Amino acid sequence: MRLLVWKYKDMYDHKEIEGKWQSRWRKAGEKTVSADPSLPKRYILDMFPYPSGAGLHAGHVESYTATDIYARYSRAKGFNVLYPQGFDAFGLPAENYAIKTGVHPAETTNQAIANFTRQINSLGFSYDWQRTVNTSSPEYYRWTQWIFLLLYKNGLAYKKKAKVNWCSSCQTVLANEQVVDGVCERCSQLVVQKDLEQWFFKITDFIEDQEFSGRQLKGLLSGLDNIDWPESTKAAQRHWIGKSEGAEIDFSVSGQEDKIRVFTTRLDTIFGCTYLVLAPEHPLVEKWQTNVSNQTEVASYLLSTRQKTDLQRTDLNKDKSGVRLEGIKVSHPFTGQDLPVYIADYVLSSYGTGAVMAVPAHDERDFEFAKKYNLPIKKVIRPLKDDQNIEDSVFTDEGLLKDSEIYDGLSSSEARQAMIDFLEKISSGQRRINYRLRDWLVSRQRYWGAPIPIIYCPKCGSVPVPEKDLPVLLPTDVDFRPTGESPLKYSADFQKVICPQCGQAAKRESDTMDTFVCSSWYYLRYTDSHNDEVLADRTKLDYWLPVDVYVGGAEHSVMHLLYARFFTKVLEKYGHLSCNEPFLKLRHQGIILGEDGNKMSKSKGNVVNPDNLVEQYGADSLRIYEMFMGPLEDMKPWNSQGIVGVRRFLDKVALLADDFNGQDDDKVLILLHKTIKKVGEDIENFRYNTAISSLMIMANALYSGRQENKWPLSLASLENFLLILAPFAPHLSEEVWAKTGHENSIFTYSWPVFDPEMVKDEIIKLVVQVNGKIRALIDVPVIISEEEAWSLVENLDSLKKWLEGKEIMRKVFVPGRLLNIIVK
Ligand code: ANZ
Ligand code: ZN
Repeated sequence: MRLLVWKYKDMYDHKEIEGKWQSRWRKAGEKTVSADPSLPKRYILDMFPYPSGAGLHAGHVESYTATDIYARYSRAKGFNVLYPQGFDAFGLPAENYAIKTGVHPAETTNQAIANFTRQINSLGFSYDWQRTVNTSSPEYYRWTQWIFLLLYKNGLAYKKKAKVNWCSSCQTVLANEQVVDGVCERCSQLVVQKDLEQWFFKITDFIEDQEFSGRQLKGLLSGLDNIDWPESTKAAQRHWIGKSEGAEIDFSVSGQEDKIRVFTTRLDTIFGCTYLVLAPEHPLVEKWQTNVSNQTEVASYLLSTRQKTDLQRTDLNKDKSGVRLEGIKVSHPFTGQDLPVYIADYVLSSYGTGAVMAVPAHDERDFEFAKKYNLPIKKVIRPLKDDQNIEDSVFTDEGLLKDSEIYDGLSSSEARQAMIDFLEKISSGQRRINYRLRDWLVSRQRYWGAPIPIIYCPKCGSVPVPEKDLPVLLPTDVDFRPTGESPLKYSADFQKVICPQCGQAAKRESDTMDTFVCSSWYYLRYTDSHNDEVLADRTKLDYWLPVDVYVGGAEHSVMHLLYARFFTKVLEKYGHLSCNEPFLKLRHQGIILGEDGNKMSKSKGNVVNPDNLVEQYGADSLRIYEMFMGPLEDMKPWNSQGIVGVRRFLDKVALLADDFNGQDDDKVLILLHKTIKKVGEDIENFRYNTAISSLMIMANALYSGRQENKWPLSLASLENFLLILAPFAPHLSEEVWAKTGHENSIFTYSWPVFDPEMVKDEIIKLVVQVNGKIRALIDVPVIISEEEAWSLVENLDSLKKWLEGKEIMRKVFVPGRLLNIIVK
């Protein structure tokens, strides 16, 4: 009785079959994908990895498996699929390593790329390597520089002196996003502020919609409305952009011409304003420094705030400090009352007007500050509902006005309208929108990045490098050791340049670009990676873009995903692209935790190594295990028993290839058709974990038949099972496919079609209610969805008299039981 003593383990030799099929697939080459406009396309994309020395981690495997399943499925569904992979190769870690060891970053990067490629291939991902990109190669960064020039020529790249976040350990400028709780995201060194000439991209020009040469272009804000992204990611972008509608109001300074202009979103609280606060960098502070009677106190305060970053300054939990400008008084625009003026570093110079009207009763920061310096707190807003106890605390909600003269009793929003109308009339204020988003600081004083293609000529000033001279090559004769200045300054080769305009000796810009610039457009290059005349052929761009599905980590919700959208909009505006949003559908893979529930990290020793798992259990097991751990987007802990269970499932499948001959059993056949339907729908919706559990149920059904020594499926039916398993377990499916007598690869076959008769479910009577009263009963399949049910009910004659002329407020749907329509 061979079957009864059959052991799960070692039913197939994964090393042998995976190696064999990987090399055969490579030989056959990926199906070359052409930009044939008659074919329906799917562009499926992963966020490309930074090739770190540590190699592939469990999270990479998670997102790449998710896209590979989708790509293989889409090909089987008849789509022309673009599925590329590449490397985000510039960046600090390679450079820091070079500083420590003296090994050139290009060398470590190439080694890491080779290792990543080997690992990626060992998992059987079906990437089209023909199209790969490496952002640190001159063929690639030539076009990064070309985009820089496009921005420059259109006034969207500019240089200005700026207070920047400076990490003294990395010796470089950091973007705001790279400063976490006041310290450098990479090395945890305290970040300080420094004034430096820096390059910026004008991303703020693209926040709102704009009209350009007769075209209506969607901005970064409204563009979010029509893309299929996780709501939380859209919310993060909206928050980052931080649109805030308010007003700018003038307070006149007693005995002086000067006015202090403040920005407020809560003009309705103005009768509660008891003092003003200026940012320490406010121009009037410098002007008044000698007018105030407490000069030394002011001077020493100014000195102390210079050390802090914006993030430290605005942190709600940090103690608020400030100092009064003794002798300066302003007058309240409504009451004429004299108010004192303070400087405090919780007010930022870079936001609004750099000055605020402080309303301690209704703003938390002002409240804290007022308590600390014993300033009056005056309540002018009361809650809409009286039951809220607001005695000793700040009340920050909107409400009804009190103690505000003629505005008493108005709601907050009514009061804002009436007040701004009045102030506009007397020219003391105006409506105003502010944004939190700043222009993007893109220059870095580092070596391992794309050089900025600008030449400084003593006579002509800043001159862009002519396009024909691109790329500006990164020199190799440099000393990496950080000095606070760009290493490129000290390269003799690099600095030898003549002005393209007048031919005199000139100097090159020695800063390089933020690596986020390189990764803002790589998805365009994949459509035509080897083109050396243009960034990518226009017909190819038009065919493949936008990306249909993009998968990557939620940690990229703001920076990368916002910058990429910005680049797409710039290229569209200037006629290089026909789409306005780069990524139609976005999904995040969840973080995989260590077996102990902590974040995987070397120091905790809870990291899993994909190489070992592939070696021990096979690539198919690792792929399926990671997809079976839970919903793709969920955070989930590793469980080393889990992969063993998955391997057992695959061993059962391996058995299918043995002395095969069978006949369809009705029950098993129905299950098969339901599985085909379910797996297809689940893949479309990235519900891989439930797809896998139905595949497992199916395998069990086959296996129990087998134990009774009969085959419950015909070969034709078994083929269908293998076809739907193949995107998940490509190697094993291909092996069994071959063993059951097929000559061509399983990946040249179409996705099976289920028989609708076979998947029909039980019919039930759905109760249809209007405002909770039963008005109809209809026969429907038990699995009907709310939309399907509504489409049946909508035009039902017997419901007409209950629905006609009524407004439908909402619907309550209990699957398989009732639909209740709430009308008014
Ligand atoms: C008075 C007031 C009363 C305010 C109240 C709020 C609540 P958002 O929504 O982020 O735009 N503010 C203005 N400029 C500032 C600056 N440069 N630094 C720090 N704070 C600043 O925030 C706008 C509000 O933040 C403004 O409305 C102002 O305080 C403050 F009950 O004015 B408000
Ligand atoms: Zn010149």
